[in-house]
Amino acid sequence: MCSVCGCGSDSVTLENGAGHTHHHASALRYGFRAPKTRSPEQGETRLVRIEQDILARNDRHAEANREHFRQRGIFALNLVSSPGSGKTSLLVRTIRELGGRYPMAVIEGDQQTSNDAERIRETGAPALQINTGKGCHLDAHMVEHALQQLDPAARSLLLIENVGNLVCPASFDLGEAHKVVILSVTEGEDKPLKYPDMFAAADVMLLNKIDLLPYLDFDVEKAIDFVRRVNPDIRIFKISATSGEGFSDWLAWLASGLSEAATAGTGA
Ligand SMILES: Nc1nc2c(ncn2[C@@H]2O[C@H](COP(=O)(O)OP(=O)(O)OP(=O)(O)O)[C@@H](O)[C@H]2O)c(=O)[nH]1
Ligand SMILES: [Mg+2]
Repeated sequence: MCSVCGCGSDSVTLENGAGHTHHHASALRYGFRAPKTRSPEQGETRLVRIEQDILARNDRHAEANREHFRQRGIFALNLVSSPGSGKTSLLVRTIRELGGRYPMAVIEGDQQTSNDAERIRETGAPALQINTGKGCHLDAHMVEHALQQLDPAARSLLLIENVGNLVCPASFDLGEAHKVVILSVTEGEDKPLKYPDMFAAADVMLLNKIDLLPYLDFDVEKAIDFVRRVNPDIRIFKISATSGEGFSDWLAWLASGLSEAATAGTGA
């Protein structure tokens, strides 16, 4: 059990549903055990200590991932949002629009199913699915295992789609260059105020599904005002994964990040 957010994630053991470790599976599966109940003697102090230990351990793995990316000049992004905001659709369109100009790889995080990894593989890009079971976020150790299997190319774009959830993934550094938060216009303008940690942790916000604006009451300026209250420096792209509107600026930002990562990489 993860004490940071109380989810059923177990960041230590890599196992399939039967409890065996698999190093060459097509999907990594975690956290399928029954949740443990908290014993009454576990006081607040102990919980805080466990939480700090989990985050400290996560940070060590995140640093290892970051070093892996730095050495190989990999530009890694952690895409976070509520379920259904369009993460996979955005990734599919991004991969197709970049059209093989850069090597790309995707790590997909969902509690269950390999649907999203299959959608990515249809583009021709390599993708590895991580199933978190009862866990509500990816952690850096899971990503470290995924990197061993996926082995993204040097100077590639690595896109990590986190579990759909606007709360828990905010606390877990995966070693990425940037968290990219997606807010879709069907979710309402107030999400940055209701879930501030996620919007504060992100460097970029993709305001997605703007093709639907003519049919909704969504106030774009209000949403931007709300997110800037939480994170004044956040970079915002208004975008539609369906129509492709706004993609040129997003792709230009990706190209500049890729170029910076490649220059900084040691070429190992
Ligand atoms: N109109 C419109 N629909 C979109 C857009 N982007 C995604 N969708 C739709 O939104 C739904 C969810 O899209 P996904 O890409 O599966 O969303 P997701 O964030 O990956 O979902 P989870 O992985 O389940 O969290 C699908 O029906 C998409 O077709 C968009 O820009 N415009
Ligand atoms: Mg998805």
